Amino acid sequence: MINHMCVLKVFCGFEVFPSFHTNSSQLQVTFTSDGSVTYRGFSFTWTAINESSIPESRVTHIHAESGTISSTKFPSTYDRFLEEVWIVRSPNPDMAIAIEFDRLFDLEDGVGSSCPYDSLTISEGTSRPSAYNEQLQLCNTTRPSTHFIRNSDMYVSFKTDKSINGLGFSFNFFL
Ligand SMILES: [Ca+2]
Repeated sequence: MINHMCVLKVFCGFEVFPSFHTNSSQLQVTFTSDGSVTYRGFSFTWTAINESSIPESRVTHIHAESGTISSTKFPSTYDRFLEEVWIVRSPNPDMAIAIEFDRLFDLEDGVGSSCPYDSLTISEGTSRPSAYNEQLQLCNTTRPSTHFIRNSDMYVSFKTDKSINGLGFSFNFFL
């Protein structure tokens, strides 16, 4: 039994769930079934990662009140196996950040509301989001509506898998 346990996620239904990170080196998994109706079950893989495992060369640090963040090569097809990170630190810590997407938004389709293949994740703060953080995970080809980060810092990551590449994304951010 892990000390100070709190529930990170609860899963049910038929779905492919996106990967997520925890901030701990321990994880307890509990599977519960009731007295009727059984299905084929679940399977997942886990990997221990070093927080600094993303090469610094793929991290772009931005210190500005406004700017544009786009996938590499936008509006041409992005590459496979990308893991790119942008860390935005606003010079004005009292302001929230607004994000406005380009009309062209073209990432591989997800499954239901999940983005298990290619995904753009935007969260508050300057470190990799964990399951605890508020985060916006995006995929598919629908232009996202204007989004607000209730924080002057934001962490943006773009991950792609081995197949099916779209034209990518671009957004402007401003205080
Ligand atoms: Ca893909």
